Amino acid sequence: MVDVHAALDRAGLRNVHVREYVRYWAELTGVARVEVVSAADDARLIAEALAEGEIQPAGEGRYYSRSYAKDTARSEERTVVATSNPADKGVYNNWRPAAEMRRLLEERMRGASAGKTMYVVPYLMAPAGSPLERYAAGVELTDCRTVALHMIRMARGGVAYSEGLADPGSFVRAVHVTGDLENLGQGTPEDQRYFVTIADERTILHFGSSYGGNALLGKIAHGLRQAAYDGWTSGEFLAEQFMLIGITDKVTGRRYHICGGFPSASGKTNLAMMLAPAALADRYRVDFYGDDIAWLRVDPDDGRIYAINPEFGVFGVARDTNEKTNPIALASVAPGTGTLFTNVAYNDDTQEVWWEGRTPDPPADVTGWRDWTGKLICERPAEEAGAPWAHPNSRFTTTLANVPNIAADFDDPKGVPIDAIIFGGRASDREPLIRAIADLAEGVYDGLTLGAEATFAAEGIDGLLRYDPMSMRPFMSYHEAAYAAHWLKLIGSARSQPIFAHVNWFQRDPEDQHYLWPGYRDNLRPLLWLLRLQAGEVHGRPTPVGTVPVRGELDLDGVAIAPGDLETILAIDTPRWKQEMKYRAEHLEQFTDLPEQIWQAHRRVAEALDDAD
Ligand code: GTP
Ligand code: SPV
Ligand code: MN
Repeated sequence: MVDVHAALDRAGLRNVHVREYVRYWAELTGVARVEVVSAADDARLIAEALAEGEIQPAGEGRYYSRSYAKDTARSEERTVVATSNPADKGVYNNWRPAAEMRRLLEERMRGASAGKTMYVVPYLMAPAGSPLERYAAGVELTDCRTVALHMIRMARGGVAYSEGLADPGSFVRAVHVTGDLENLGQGTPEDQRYFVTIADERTILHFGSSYGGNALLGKIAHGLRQAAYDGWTSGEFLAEQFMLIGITDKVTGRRYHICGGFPSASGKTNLAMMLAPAALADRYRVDFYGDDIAWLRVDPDDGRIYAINPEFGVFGVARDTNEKTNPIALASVAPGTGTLFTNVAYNDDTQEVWWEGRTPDPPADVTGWRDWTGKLICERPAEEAGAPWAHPNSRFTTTLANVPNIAADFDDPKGVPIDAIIFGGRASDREPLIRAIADLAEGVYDGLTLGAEATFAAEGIDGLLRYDPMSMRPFMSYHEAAYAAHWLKLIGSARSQPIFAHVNWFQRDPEDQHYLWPGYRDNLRPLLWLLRLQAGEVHGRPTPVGTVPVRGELDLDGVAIAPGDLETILAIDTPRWKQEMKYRAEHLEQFTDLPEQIWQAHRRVAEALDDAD
């Protein structure tokens, strides 16, 4: 039997609660070895993974791996939130009884890591010293070395975090067992996978994947699902799938902070890494704080909302990342950064990587190139000639320190004060470029009715319109009515209120499908308008669904946009909106006991649309 205690002694891990937890799961899963790891072990783990062929070199100090072909995205159907209180059941959280799920997962995991090494990764999902630190500590156990390599890029890690706990028994227990990927029936009625957060026991049990959020448990399982539950039960904070940026006006010296949610694969990483467009670069600078998760609390001293990014790295979508769309992302994954690429195309001979949109066309000389499944491009049958080389949910993993525009104070435990909260998503029509909302209930209502076209970040259909409240649909851990009430109460308790806005970079021309707005760096322009609106420097045009910019108020210096396209993205299509209101009512009716303020906001918007005729 594996000598767990000797391994923990060697690592200086003395917290008896952590020791007992590791012992329990090491015995249950049947691992052959236990090893405590942190970023200090990176070079050795990389060398071992290279030697075993788990990863391949991708140029100097960069690496490449393929996941199992049926394991390339989160599975929402197989994700469960369990507690002992049936009242926690919501519409989206796939609630199940805790005792039943624990039994089931223990059954799946028993002996499932036989012969493998269990990597023990103590981590902290917050800057050290954060007022939310007690919700941030966790220990992931994983039987997959590449998952450990991802975790030590994505989260602050080390034994110090599990040794220094104020309450030594209070840490998130996050167990990851890969399982026999080739025999799990992914996507069939016999699907064996289970991704369970037992929220009221602060225990995460994920079985049957080694990809992304299914396996890096600090990220969404802890950072979003568990943290949202903890934030609600404690009443102390919100945990949201939000990006977080700083905007500095170099002329006035003022600094602003904006956070906001767009559904998966809808532009958070790109917005957070945004460079000011050339024409505005002398005046404005954008700083990166976070691209996927923010925790929000109200500071008792000044009564403002403060946000932190609990993560320590970026797990970004590769597709369409290039010098023009996102030079910061390319610099963040440059040679020497230790970046891990997953499921992009790879060249055996040159160790290069490529993905759709990296360059306008794929490499002309296909020698050595393999697609994300490992098949040689030159051997593709004719009928597969047009298939993408990279998986649409292929990603890069890099640490925050590699991001050139990382904010100087990104590690400040207090976080940064929030001026504006934005919601957005992929909507090919109806949603204008930006509409601002000053009222709290209408802002929360807007978040709850966020509708976007589905993306490849989750298994399922691409492009289908679906509601994704606050972009938290896949990560919701308690019922939606309580979630809405918690938002109203927490944000409402702040002495200075943020301005809300809904943004959309994705309107398309119905004829030729081109994007009406150039997007990417130019997305700074509507955000600057929002900050000016908040400061009373511009006034916009009131509409039933919020305030939209009038043409002259948007700084469009250097933007290539056809006048007709601009008109469309600043217009409100009242008939389309009225139609939408019916769907919104049906959507909100699913959530029993939704706060009356939300319904009032809905009725105000509906009546204003009726009056607009
Ligand atoms: P998750 O990591 O899944 O939560 O995604 P995300 O919200 O961080 O999305 P990300 O920024 O990675 O963008 C997803 C895709 O949308 C990428 O292929 C981007 O190139 C594309 N995208 C991002 N911003 C824009 C934009 O302003 N315009 C257009 N047309 N595409 C964009
Ligand atoms: C998302 O899908 O929203 C992600 C990637 O950020 S994953 O970590 O896989 O959830
Ligand atoms: Mn995400």
